[in-house]
This record gives sequence, structure tokens and C-alpha cells, in this order.
Amino acid sequence: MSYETIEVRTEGGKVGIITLNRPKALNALNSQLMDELGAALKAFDADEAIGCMVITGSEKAFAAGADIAAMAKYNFHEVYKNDFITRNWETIRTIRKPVIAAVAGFALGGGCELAMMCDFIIAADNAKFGQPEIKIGIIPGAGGTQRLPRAMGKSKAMDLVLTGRMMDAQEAERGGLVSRVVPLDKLMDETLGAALMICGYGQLATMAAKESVNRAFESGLSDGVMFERRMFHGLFATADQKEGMDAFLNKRAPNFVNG
Ligand code: CO8
Repeated sequence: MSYETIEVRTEGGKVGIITLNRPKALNALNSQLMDELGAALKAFDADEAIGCMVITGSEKAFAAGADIAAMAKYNFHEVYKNDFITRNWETIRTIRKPVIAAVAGFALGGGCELAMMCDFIIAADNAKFGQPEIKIGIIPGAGGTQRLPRAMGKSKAMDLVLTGRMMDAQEAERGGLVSRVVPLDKLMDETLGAALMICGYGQLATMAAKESVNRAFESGLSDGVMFERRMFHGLFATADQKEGMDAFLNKRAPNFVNG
């Protein structure tokens, strides 16, 4: 399938890499881009050979938010009736293999929300995060008011959402939004290193790990721990558990079969 607003490639046939590509608008997110992103993610998720995905942008912008030019003319009845953007925005939440956001430059508004919907964020040292919607008379609409406080706590989330200010990569890392900050020229090397490491493990285990961590945000502690335990038990039915433990005991590299 050919795309106009994203570029798609793989690393070694194992990591699916999606690069947002609307450079003239700093990768502003519109319906076409979100449809293409969703389609590409689904295709990688269905590809047995792919073990992990990466979403990235340019050195200047991961994504500077939803496309303001497209939104400016909308009225309430149109955005409500057409369920503006959430129609295709949520696709990423249905993806079962790990998805890493590699963020350089601006990740603002919907761009910050997109990064937060990935499983973790690796940031270049020039990254800037923010929810500036308040400055244009709206509020975050793709989970920003929910995921930012979960990631960084109420005070920081309120500060960012109410002032609309940007925070740099270091502040984002200190607050727990970002897992690592790396020099800009090392962003893809570092991200692909993490992605290939994940691809080296059994897919059933990485999917179960992702599902279990995500459950922490959807349930109370007892239910979450019970969910984790049942997933843990289930992995003892897999060939990869036998292989992984046998390889450890025999001091050899495991050869996972994703089964
Ligand atoms: N939408 C449309 N075009 C944009 C956007 C955007 N969000 N951001 C930048 N652009 C365009 C500019 O209009 C400009 O175009 P042109 O060259 O034709 O004038 C080009 O990109 C370059 O931008 P600047 O000249 O402004 O570049 P600067 O380096 O001076 O500034 C900034 C960069 C600070 C990122 C600045 O462009 C800016 O403030 N952008 C808007 C950021 C913003 O407000 N984002 C939030 C948008 S609202 C939102 O995301 C709601 C999400 C709701 C959920 C649904 C999600 C899809």
C-alpha cells in the first residue's frame, strides 16, 4: 500500500518504522495521516515477522498537533456528529505488539497525545512537549488531560494544560513522561536498539507484558495483579517459556519461535 503522509519501512524485516511526513506543516495530524498511520500500524501488527514498531517524525517535529487549518472551520455539530478524529485516532490502542515513539523536536497537542499513546517514549535532547490547545480556545481532545496526569501527576499536568507552555526533554524525563533522553543524532540508533532487543524476545511474552502494564491504568491494584498472574500462568503453556528457561540453564542463547 502506498501512503502520502507517512513513510513506512522496516529495520531488518523485524522492526516496523513509520515516519510522519508532512514537513511543511510540522507533521500536523489530519484525517488522512491518521487513517494512513492506523493502516500501517495494523499491517505491521498482522505481520508475523514484525516484533516491534516505531513511530517517529523529523528532526524539527514529531508532530505539532492536530491540523489547525483543517479544524478552524469546523462547527460543534460537525465534530460531534463525525466524532472528529477519534474516529481513527484510537487505532493505535488496538495494536498488540509494542510501539515506541522516537520524538525529536515539537510534540505538541495531538502530537504529544500520539506519543503518549505509544508504549514508551525515547526523546532526542531537542524534543519539546506540550498541550498548547488552551491558546487556541480548546482543550486536549485525544487523551491529553487523562494520560498526562497519569504519566506526570496532577500538578505538572495542570501546569502544562492550563498554561500551554512547552517543556523540554529533560523536564519530561524527570517527570516520567519519557523513558530516555538521547542526543539528537543518536535518536534512531538508540530507539532501534531497544526495538531490536524487544524483537529478540518471544512475541507472546512481549504482548502479554504490554497488555499487563496497560492494565495498570485500567484497573485497581488487586485486579491488575490478578490479571498479571493469569497472563504469567498462561505463558507456561508456551514453547518460548520452555526454550527461554532451557537456554538459560544450558548457558546458550534462546531461539524463540513465537509460540
Ligand atoms: N496545524 C497546522 N499547521 C501547523 C501546525 C498545526 N498544528 N503547526 C505548525 N503548522 C505550520 C505553520 O502554520 C507553518 O506553516 P506556513 O509555513 O505555511 O506558515 C509551518 O507549519 C511552520 O510553522 P511555524 O512557522 O509556526 O514554525 P515555528 O518554528 O515558528 O513554530 C511551533 C513552531 C511553535 C510548533 C508553531 O508552529 C506552533 O505553535 N504550532 C501550533 C502548535 C499547536 O497549537 N498545537 C496544538 C494544535 S490543537 C490539537 O492538537 C488538538 C488535538 C485534538 C485531538 C485530535 C488530534 C489529532
